[in-house]
Amino acid sequence: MKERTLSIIKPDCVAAKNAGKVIDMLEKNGFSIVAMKKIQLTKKQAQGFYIVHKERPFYDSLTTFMSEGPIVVMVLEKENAIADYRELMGATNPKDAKEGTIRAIFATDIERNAVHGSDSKESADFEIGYFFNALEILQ
Ligand code: 3AN
Repeated sequence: MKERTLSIIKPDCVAAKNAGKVIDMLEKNGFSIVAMKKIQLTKKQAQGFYIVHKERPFYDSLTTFMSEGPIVVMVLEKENAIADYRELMGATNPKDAKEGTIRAIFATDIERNAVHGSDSKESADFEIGYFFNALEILQ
């Protein structure tokens, strides 16, 4: 069954002008782009997006980073999209990311790690709804 996931090209990757290369990797790996936009989050909007991490020590630094510059947000669709996109992203810490994954190629460190992807169906539903309304993802 086709599944949807939320992808973010983070501020580090957009600033480095690697967004196009990431999108090319997504398409080459079978993901369809259902919806896409480039926006800059406020700190408050970044805090809302990462609300599940609010007790973590890196929450403040993460949300400052995620609001420092523009991001590209996409809804991706594919069979098994959530797990397959996480595989393509690579491990959270680029030092542990397998060769050829997005983070192995483009990430700087565990925080400035180039991309985000939903980690479950529940997260995907919340995250897609955080950025896109029903009409924007109707296909
Ligand atoms: P992932 O993005 O691989 O699902 P999460 O959900 O554990 O990883 O973490 C969300 C984001 O928080 C990561 N993408 C990364 O930017 C940041 N992060 C995670 N762990 C750390 C850490 N130990 N130190 C700093 N930032 C972190």
